[in-house]
Order: sequence, then structure tokens, then C-alpha cells
Amino acid sequence: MNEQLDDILYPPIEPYESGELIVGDGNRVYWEQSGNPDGKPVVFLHGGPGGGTAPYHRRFFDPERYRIVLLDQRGCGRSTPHASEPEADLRHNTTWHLVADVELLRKNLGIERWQVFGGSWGSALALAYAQAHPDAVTELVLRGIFTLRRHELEWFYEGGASAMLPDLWEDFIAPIAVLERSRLLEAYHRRLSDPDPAVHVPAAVAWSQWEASSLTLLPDPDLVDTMTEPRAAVALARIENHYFLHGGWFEEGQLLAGVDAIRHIPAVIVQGRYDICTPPMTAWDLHRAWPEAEFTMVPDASHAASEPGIARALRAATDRFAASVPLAASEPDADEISSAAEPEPEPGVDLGASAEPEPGVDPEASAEPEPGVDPEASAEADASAGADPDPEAGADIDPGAEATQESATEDSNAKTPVGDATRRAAASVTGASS
Ligand code: STX
Repeated sequence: MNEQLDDILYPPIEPYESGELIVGDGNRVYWEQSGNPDGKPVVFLHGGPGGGTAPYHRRFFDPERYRIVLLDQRGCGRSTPHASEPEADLRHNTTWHLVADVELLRKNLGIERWQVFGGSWGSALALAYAQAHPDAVTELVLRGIFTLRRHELEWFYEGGASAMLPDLWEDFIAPIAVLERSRLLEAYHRRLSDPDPAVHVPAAVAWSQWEASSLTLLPDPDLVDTMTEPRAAVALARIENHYFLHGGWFEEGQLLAGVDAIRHIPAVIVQGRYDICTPPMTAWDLHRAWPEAEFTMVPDASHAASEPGIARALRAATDRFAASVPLAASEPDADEISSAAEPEPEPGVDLGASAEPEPGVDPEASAEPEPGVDPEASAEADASAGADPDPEAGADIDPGAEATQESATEDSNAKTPVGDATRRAAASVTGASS
């Protein structure tokens, strides 16, 4: 994380509580809460899928006004079983399992409605969640929009982006035999699912290095190092490849077609102009489908939430949505928030902001970042996608039901105070950011 980011984001904080949610199928999902326990609830949806959360993800939110919830999606971060393990089984890891996990967590934390914040894959998951559970969402803050349509996946994993990064592309295809290169997602799947580490580790490292190298406008060696560490790389590559081979279990274009279900929800879309991983065409398509959502094209950024222009726009959005939250008050009325919100000038090019400016509220007033501490180097990505629960998934998956059953028998979805050990663990997490 660069120094500039310390001037943009809130100071590093530690969680006041954390736990594991038993979600069924043997999976436990790590979650944590930080900020103000009586504040405005927000859930952070990380990228990849398979990227996990990082401590700096707490810093997009005013800790005095927000009750900040982070979770590591199935199979990554501190959730178990970890997808890097030999026995990892991804059959119970799909978009619709994750949507159900987020909803189960909301209920278990006793939160009625929350803001959903997600970039990249996190934006896809946020859209999917909001479209499935629109009444649970107060606002959406979306970055680096990704909807997993065929041409988005072909752009990044089947050769399109080689036009921009030909040198790095050579490294990406190096583990794949020439005769297999016309179907790279499938060729990678064969290697990533091979139980032999001599086969799956180099493939995962090449996959994650390709991704890491594309996320920032200027090279970020720390980010590349973090994302190519073998355990993190294997989880990220296996989970991403699994999701992308299945098109995220979406109908083609489902997340854009589903916008009607959520267009009444106040939303902000932030997109980097030179995003190679999730190029601006998708954010533009979302903007066209959803003109009421505020749209910002950041002129000097690529993909990562840790890029200064993107981080600034994201913080401006969360500050604005919290501007009317009285300090030390409990959950505010969502309508009040959206009507009192005041857009603040952003460095990006504003291509169609629709929020109503109202005089008198200074969203910056209570949000002074403190310079000085570099939490953890990382880049970020999260995205969310939303749509109807998959009919295909519904019958045999039903994660909610299993979760209830399992938590009833194991009784371990109870909230637990954060002990010293947990605090230390939380402070030392270095998984791929976003
Ligand atoms: N994947 C885009 C995405 O969500 C296609 C993403 N890429 N890298 C990340 O997220 C992390 C930085 C979170 C690992």
C-alpha cells in the first residue's frame, strides 16, 4: 500500500468481534466486525473470487459512523476448508452459495439492512446479492464492474488482453502446451485440479501473476508478491477458474438484465479508465442500464481499489452515504440517508451523476484520515453480481437450509468476542487484497 493511500483512507483499525459462520457442506466462513457497533451497517465483498479480505478493506469506511462487516468467501482467506488444500472440493462453492452465505451472515448478525460494497468479482457478487435480496440493501458501492459475460472472460483469459500486455501474456500461457492454448480456461482447469503440487502450483502462480500484473496502472511488485505466494495463488486460481468455467452460474447478461429489481437503490459505480482486467465497457453497459446510479470514470487508474483515484472516489461515496448518520446513533433510516446525501467533487470524470446535491451537509467534516501508518501492501478488487437465485442451483444446493440445520446441531454460529489470538491473527492477515 502506498503512502498516498494513507492520506485518502481512514486509519487502520482492528475488529471488535470475529467468528466463523457454519454455512453447510462442511464450510466455515470467517467474518469480522469493526468500527462502531451502533453504526450504519456495511458489508465488504472481496474480489477474485478467491481473493479474501485484507485489513485495509476496513479503511474505506468512517469507523465512527459505520459498523463494518468483512467476510472471506468460501474456500479462501481465513475460511475453511481452504481451496489450496488437497482435499478441497469446490462443488459447493458457487455464486448462489455465496449469496446465501451473505444473507445468512446478515441474519446472524441481527442486521436488518446494510450497504453492500464490492469491486471486481465483488461487484458481480454485490449485484447478484442485491438482485436476490433487494430489501436487504440500503445502498450499493460498486467498483471495476465485472459481470462474467462470455466476452469479458474471453478478453482476460483467452487472449484479448494480450494486445495490451503481450510480454506478461507470454508468461501466462507458458505452463500450457501449444496444442491446448485455444481453450485456456479448460487447459488451466486440468492443471489446477491436478493433486500434484508440482503441476498445480506453477499453474496457479502463473495465473495469479497474470492477474496481479493487470490490476494497477503502474507495476506494484508488493501486490504481485502477495498474490503469487503459493497458498494464496492456488486458492485464487482454483476458485476463479472454477467460477469462470461456469460463467458464474449466470445466464449470459443476467446481472445487467436484473438491474430493474434494484434501480431504486441508491448506488455509485466507480471505474478506472485503463482497467485491463475488467475493462470499462462493462461499467459503461451497467451505467446505460442503470442511469440513476452515479457513475464515475477515474481518468488515471486501472482496476485496484488501492489506486489513489479509485480509493478517493470510493471513500467519497461511503462518506456521502453516511453523512446523515448521527454519531453514536443506531441504524438510520435508509431513505433519509439517500435524500440527505450530497455528492462531493471527485477527481474522476463524472459522466452522469444523478444524486441530488443538497446544500449544507459537509461529508468531509467528520472524515479526516490520519496519515502515517502503512497497514498492508495490497491491491483490491471485489465485485458483485446479482440475479435470481439459480434455478439449477436451487434444488440440490439450498445452502440456507443446510446452514440452519448444521448450525442447529453444532451451535457454533454464535458470535464470539475477539480474543487476543484472534486479534493477532486478524492483524497479520496478508491474503491477496480485495
Ligand atoms: N478477477 C477480478 C477480481 O475480482 C477476474 C480480482 N482480481 N484479483 C483480485 O480480484 C484480488 C486482488 C482480490 C485477488
